[in-house]
Amino acid sequence: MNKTKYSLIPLFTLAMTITVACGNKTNAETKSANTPASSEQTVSVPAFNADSAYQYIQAQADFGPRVPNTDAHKACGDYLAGQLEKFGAKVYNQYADLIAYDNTILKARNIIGAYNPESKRRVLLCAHWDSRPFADQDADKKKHRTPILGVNDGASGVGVLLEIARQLQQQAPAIGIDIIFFDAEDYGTPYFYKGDYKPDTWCLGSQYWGRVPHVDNYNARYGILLDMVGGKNATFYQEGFSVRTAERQVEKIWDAAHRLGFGSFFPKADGSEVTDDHVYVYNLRKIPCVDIINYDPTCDTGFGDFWHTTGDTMDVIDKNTLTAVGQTVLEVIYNEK
Ligand code: AHN
Ligand code: ZN
Repeated sequence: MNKTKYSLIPLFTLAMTITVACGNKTNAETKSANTPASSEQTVSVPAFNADSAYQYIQAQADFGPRVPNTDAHKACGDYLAGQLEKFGAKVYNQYADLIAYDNTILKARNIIGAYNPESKRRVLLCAHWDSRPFADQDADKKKHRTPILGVNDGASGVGVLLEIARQLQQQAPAIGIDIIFFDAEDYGTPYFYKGDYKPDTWCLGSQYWGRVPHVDNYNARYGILLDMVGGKNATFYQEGFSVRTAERQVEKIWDAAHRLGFGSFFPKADGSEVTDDHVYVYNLRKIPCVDIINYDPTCDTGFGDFWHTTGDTMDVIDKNTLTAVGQTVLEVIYNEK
């Protein structure tokens, strides 16, 4: 265990205090506050800026629901690819016609930003960028066919990853990073569909990428999937499939969160198993992938009261949660050798 990591904790705390105290006025371009304390080899981890991440979430929400085959979806896809470009990534756009549960052809687009693409030592970070076409968990049944804004469910993970992309440009970690924004995660069969059953109707973008990765024989040490990472008082239990297939990485991530003081967001206890993009990253490419996903044991769906409702708006986002997740991911990837 590298003891120098611990010496950085007070510096992180200071950096985060400044970020919180400045509230919305904090400049999105704020530099990291931590410099190595001694001349020996120390790991410098940038300070995650939640105000910056929040802006990227707002920008996505401003397009409206990002449902495949809509103008808002197309415009948001262009925005996301443009942001990765602006933050210095090598950008790949994977366009594909994917067949939905009802045989609708979805004009889908996975958007990939590669950092240090030559390196063989890689970590994959991912989130889905589409939003669900149906508010089928809404208390008001009349809204069950209304598309959702998907601010927590979709935009939050992407917003955190865009802030990480901005940090990657300012200070490169030792390894290569790939950021993947998967499309068509949330177009799964709604309960009211009366047609024939089809398996695997969720996560269509990651299923496509798993079969046709953006570079031949793509590999990474492991992946981290961010899903619903912005809700107030979110709790990230250790999701069951991740524990089964990426146990070491789950431990590494939860240990990092606890070291940084985010233990209340990251209980070291099992959450239920979730069908999400990480399942296909593992099953199709054999890359262990950890899903950091809000799990609320006190509500029926497990994903919070606003999940798949018209209530999944900017109002549900809390910058403290964005910081807990974003800083934890930075801690993990900047400590990779
Ligand atoms: C299902 O509900 C099948 N999977 C949960 C994963 C999910 C949905 N993430 C966002 N929306
Ligand atoms: Zn969803």
